[in-house]
Amino acid sequence: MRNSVFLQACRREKTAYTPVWLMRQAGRYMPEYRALRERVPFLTLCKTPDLAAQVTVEAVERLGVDAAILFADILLILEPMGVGLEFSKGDGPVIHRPVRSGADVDRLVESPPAETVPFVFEAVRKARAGLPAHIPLIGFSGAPFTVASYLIEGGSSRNYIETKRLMYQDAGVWRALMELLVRNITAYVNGQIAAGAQAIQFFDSWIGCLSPADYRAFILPHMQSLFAGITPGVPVIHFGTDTSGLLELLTEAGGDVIGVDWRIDLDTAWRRIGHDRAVQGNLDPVTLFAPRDELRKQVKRVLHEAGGRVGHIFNLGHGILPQTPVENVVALVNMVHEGSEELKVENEEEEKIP
Ligand code: 1CP
Repeated sequence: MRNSVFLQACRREKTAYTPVWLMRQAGRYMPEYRALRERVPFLTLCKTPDLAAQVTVEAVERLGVDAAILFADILLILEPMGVGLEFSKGDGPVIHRPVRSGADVDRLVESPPAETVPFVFEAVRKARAGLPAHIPLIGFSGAPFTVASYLIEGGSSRNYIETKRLMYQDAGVWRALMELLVRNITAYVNGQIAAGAQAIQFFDSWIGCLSPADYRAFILPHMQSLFAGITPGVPVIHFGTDTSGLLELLTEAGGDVIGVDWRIDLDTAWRRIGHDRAVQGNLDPVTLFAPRDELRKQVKRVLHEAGGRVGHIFNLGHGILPQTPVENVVALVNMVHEGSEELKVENEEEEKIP
C-alpha cells in the first residue's frame, strides 16, 4: 500500500504517473447509482454499510481511478445533533430546526460518533475490504464552516447571510459552535481512520464566500485545532472552492495536500501555496461536457502547469455534475494516466539534452 501512487503523491514522493480520482465519483451521473436510488432513499443508502461500500467500490471499478472515496455525506453528522435532517427530492438538504442563537447552540446534542453514526465506520471497513489492495480509501468530513453553513441556513445558501450574521453578532456563540464542530469532526474522522481510511479530505466547499480578514479571525484558529487533532501519519487534503483569495490562509490552516479549483491556474496556485505541499486539482467539471479534443487539451494544460513536480493529484476543481456523460469521465481518467506518462518521458528527454 505504501506504493499506491495516490499516497505517494500525498507524501510528495516520485510517482510513475499522475494519480487521479474525482470528487463525487460515486453518484448521480452513474446509471448504476441512479438505479439503486430508485429503490433506496439517499439517507437509507448512507446508513446501509453494504450498499455504501458497494457504491464506493463500483465507482473505482468503473473509472479506473487511483483512490476511492467513501460513499457518505458531509451532513450525516448533523442528524444526531437533534436538528432534523432531511434530503428532500429536488430541493437538496433541509435542516428543520436551524441554529440561529446561543440558546440553539446550547441545545445541540453532543455524543460520540461511534454511538451515533456507527454505520459510517462499518461502511469504511466494508469498502476497505472490497477494494483492491493498491487502491487507498479516502475518508472525509465537511469542515466546520461549511457544515455550520447548513446548520445555520437550514439548507443550501447563496449569500450565507444567517451564517455571517451569527458570526459577526456574537463572537462567543460562534466560538462555541466552531469548538463543538471541531470536537465532533475530529472524533468522526479519527473513527474513519481507525476503521481503515488511509487519507482524509476536509470539504470546505463554501469557504470562498469569506474575506481573508474574516477567515483569519473566525476560521483559521479552529481549522488549526482541527488539523492538530487528526491521527498522525494519515495524509489530509484541505479542499475549498472559490479560494483564490484565501490560498495562503488555507495553507497556514493546515493540510498535506491543498485542493485548488479552476478559477486560478494550477502553477500560480502552487507557487502561492508553496512547493513544499502537495496540490489537488484543478480541471473545471464542465470540461467533461466538451468534445474529446478540447478535454484532452485541457487535461494536458493542467498537467503542464503541474510541471512534472512531485505531489500533484489530478482531480476536478469541484464535484462531477449529475448530467455528466460517464464515458467522458472514463476518458478523462485515461487521458491523465497517458498524458502524465508522456510528459514524464518528455521531461526526461529534455534533461538528457546537454
Ligand atoms: O439524490 C441523491 O442521490 C443524493 C445526491 C448526493 C450524493 C450522491 C448527496 C446529497 N450527497 C451525495 C454523496 C456525497 N456527498 C459524497 C460521496 C460521493 C463521492 O464523492 O463520490 C461526498 C464526498 C459528498 C460531500 C458533500 N455533500 C459536499 C461536499 C462536496 C461538494 O460537492 O462541495 C456537500 C456540500 C454536500 C451536501 C449535499 N449533499 C447532497 C446534496 C444535494 C447536498 C447539497 C449541495 C449544495 O448545497 O449545493
